[in-house]
Amino acid sequence: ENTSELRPTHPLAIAPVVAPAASVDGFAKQFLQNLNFDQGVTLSTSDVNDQYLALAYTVRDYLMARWFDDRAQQKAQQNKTVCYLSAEYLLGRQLDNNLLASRLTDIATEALAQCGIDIDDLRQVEIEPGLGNGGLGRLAACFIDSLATMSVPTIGYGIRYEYGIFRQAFADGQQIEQPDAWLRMGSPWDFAHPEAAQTISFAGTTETYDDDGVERTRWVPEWNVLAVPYNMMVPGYHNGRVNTLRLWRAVATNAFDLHTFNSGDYVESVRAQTFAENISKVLYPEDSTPQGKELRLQQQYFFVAASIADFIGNVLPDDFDIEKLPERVIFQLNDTHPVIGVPELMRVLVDEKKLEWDAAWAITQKCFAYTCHTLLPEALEVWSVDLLGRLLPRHLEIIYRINDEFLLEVRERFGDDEMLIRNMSIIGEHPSRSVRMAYLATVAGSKVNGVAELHSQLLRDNVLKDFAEMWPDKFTNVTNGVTPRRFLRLANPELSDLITEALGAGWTVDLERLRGLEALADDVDFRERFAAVKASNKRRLSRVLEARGEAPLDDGHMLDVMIKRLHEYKRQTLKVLHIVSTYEGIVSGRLDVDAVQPRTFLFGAKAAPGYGMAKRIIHLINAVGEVVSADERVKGKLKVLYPANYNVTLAERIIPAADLSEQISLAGKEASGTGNMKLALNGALTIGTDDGANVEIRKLVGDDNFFLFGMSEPEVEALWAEGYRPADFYQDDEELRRAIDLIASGAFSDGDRSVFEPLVSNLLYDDRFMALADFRSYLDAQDRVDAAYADQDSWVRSAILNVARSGYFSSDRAMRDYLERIWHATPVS
Ligand code: TH1
Repeated sequence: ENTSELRPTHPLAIAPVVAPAASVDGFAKQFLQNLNFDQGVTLSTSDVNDQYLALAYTVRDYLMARWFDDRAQQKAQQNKTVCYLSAEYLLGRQLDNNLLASRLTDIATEALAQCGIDIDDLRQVEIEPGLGNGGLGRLAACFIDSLATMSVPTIGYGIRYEYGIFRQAFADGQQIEQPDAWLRMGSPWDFAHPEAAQTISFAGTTETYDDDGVERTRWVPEWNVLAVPYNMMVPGYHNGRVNTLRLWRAVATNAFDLHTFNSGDYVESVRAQTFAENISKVLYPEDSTPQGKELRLQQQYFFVAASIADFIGNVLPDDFDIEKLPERVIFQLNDTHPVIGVPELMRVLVDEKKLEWDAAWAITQKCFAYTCHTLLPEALEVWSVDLLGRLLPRHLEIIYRINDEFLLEVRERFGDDEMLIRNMSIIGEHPSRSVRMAYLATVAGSKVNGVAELHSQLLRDNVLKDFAEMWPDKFTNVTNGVTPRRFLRLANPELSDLITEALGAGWTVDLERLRGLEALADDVDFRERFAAVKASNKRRLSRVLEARGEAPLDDGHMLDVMIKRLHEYKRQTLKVLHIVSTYEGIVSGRLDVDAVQPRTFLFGAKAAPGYGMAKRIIHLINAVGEVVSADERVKGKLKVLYPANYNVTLAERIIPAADLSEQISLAGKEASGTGNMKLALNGALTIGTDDGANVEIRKLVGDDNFFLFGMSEPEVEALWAEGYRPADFYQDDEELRRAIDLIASGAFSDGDRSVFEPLVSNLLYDDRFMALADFRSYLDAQDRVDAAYADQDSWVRSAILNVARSGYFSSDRAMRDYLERIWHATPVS
């Protein structure tokens, strides 16, 4: 805003902002200018990082004018803004996505070539912002891409972690974690706005006071930090729209060290700054397993309070009537991580805006909706009342009052059923008093949704059963989706070209058009070309792996991939048992090695650093891989590859090359999965359980094009109820016994039986995720896979049908569902 008394007179100062010319000359000029005047180097003295940064600035420059417009429009419009509140955004590299969105790829490539630069060399330099753990964070990134592409006014709010998800390395087959210093080489895609910082308070006490005859409460905090926004552009695909991703960074306030830590000790006061700035220092590397740590609650409150204050104070016009808030915003809660926003909005409305409690509550309920992403009981976040009350005393009071009024409603509705009251209370009493964040979100939200049909059903039937009975209309499903821009158009250019040639270009924003490929599945020529693309993608992946110092892929191998976080419920162990069993079959002579279908098993997975069992499984995969890949008796038929540090960038290379997609979680445990969608969309066939979105994938692609195995969710429940004894399965299945015995014997640990003993005894005597119970069914399904792969014509046909029938899994469709069922917002023209 120009606040100066002077009025601008220069013609350039009053003209609208214009983008550089969208031509090779225009691009080259802007690039060189940025290299010279922003990077401070000449072309001949620049290195590849200078060039990358100048390129990024240039792409940014093209998007800038639209971004100004869209932000101005956001303020002026009457539309609802979707505020997506998420602790994680797993964005992946930005350069190619932004070039694609703004139609600059060819121009940039040519302009750089004329400067003597190969754009591919610059692509390699970008460090992806890994501000998420896995599916939940990647989903948020897909959603904001789709919302921009659909011209829905959206602000993604989150945290600008200084260190994202750790870099994984292996030492002797075991995971080691290294800090992800993604900002070290510069961060050209975001803009700091220190002038728009919010002050975020913590701790202290509450007090009542007389406000002109009305008794009110106020919070007297003890310390605070500044939340500084960093804006990133979120360009829509070919529609000129640019939305905003606003990530908050914690910076110490002066008041901070003065207030609490003023000891006259300079060193102490600098230490205090570090304490404040720790809040946005690092992403918690736990996926679906909350740790209940104080710093984590600080992070949550920090970004949510800043976001709410920003939206009300900066995005809405100054004279905005706060009672109309639900007309202008929906805060979508990405799992429970931002749920502390509920009492925060109440505090703002009641304590600051001085609304009556009931009016404030009516507004709050309309402004929030909650997406639940899990069913694992240990993943449902709870905060100890002690901790929450110490860090956010006013919020705890508000939560208590919300709960009191809610429980009155329960009594009115269901009578004085004390058991029910205890079960539904937002405050849990055992083992110690805690706030159940999922319940708070459910009570406060206008809608609660699961992320796949089965998951939403299980939420209604089990986890949130009583709530679903009380408010049946509150519950809905929105099946997850993935962005076709990044995961088909960018990741798989050759398949994209083939599709465009067959169907025209519209599929990128209307993925159901892929249906048109069905007719081509029986076309011999098309099948050949499709197969050639897959082969080419495998060669590309092979080069990528070699460049990372891994073994290349062998020709003629089926590429069998399992890429996802390492978690017991996902059952990487079941995959290992299949590999070990096949290997054991070969070395014992049970299987004729010459008849074995050559396969490369490719794993990509990080384990939470504190998750001991997951780390042991990583060790086992690497150990088995080393032995199996090197054993001459196997004659090169089985290879195991486990490239370290699986991330979005690597996923974009693996997925287009995959033949087989492993989606083998225990039924009822994987809420949705999204890798399953990306792989099907790129023509991999799925071997999977009836779990999460697998159910919908199978329904759409058809049983003939999907390898189903394993217990169904009700069968899982029944087996638990009857008492699951994994050792029985071990006793009754000779192949299973031999596979487990081989691991236990030390065959993969230089004869040392102790290395994998905890893993083996866990399988035999606990096996929470019933790998042994599903083993036989899994092996049978793998036999069907081998038989199917032997008939390449029919395999390729199935692969094409997988692509053709995966249009439903576009995140554009998911966004339409959210808009219709939850947000009641509309795109702007
Ligand atoms: C994942 C789910 O496990 C996965 O099934 C789903 O496809 C994905 O979310 C997107 O909906 C989850 N990730 C997390 C991460 C944390 C906490 C809970 C979940 S659920 C930190």
